[in-house]
Amino acid sequence: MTTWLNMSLQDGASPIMEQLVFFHDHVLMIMLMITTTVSYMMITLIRNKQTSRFMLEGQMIETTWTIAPAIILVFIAMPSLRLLYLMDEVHNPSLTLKAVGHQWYWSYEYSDFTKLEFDSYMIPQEEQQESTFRLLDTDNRIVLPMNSPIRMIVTAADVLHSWTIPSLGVKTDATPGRLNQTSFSISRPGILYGQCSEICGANHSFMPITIESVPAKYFIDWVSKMSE
Ligand SMILES: [Cu+2]
Repeated sequence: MTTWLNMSLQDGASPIMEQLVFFHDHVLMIMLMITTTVSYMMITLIRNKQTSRFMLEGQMIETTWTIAPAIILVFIAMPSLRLLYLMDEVHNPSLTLKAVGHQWYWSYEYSDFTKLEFDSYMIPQEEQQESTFRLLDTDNRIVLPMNSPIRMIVTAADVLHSWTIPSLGVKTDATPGRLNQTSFSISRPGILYGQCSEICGANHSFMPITIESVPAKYFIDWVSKMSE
């Protein structure tokens, strides 16, 4: 989750998010290179008076500064497309979780089990304890097994919402009458936080998402306890 003075992205809790962070850093390095070169050239132009009666045309430099940006763009586009298709792929999921957005809470259905579904409301400030995170904790957390591919089905019951977990690199629109699909696997145990990311009405800020990532053994225990 985000903590004080966290300026960049959250640490990746899934292999995809890790790759997204690498890609972000890669693009930043290219941007740094370009801004340095361009500002150096601009400052030089301002500080010097450059006139020459021989510098009327320059085929070579013009070709170079047209081709070079195109090549740089390829270096951004290739890893970007790779990630895009990697995120789109659903690799033989071992579990399916369906999230339904409501005004203003999420409800979840574990379609692989019978009658395993619940609503998940934000814990209001009055009911907070020492351990709860304000505006982020819910009364019913999603429990998911770590290290297993999970298919997410996201939809909404009333208006547009967006199911988002930044540390998993997941952000899927919840649209009424439509099922959107993504997948992820969580690489470590812990609690992951997210919020609705589509302006959905008055209490848009108060429908957080909480995932409890646990080892598979504990997940099975939880399922059997829930479906008793
Ligand atoms: Cu919403």
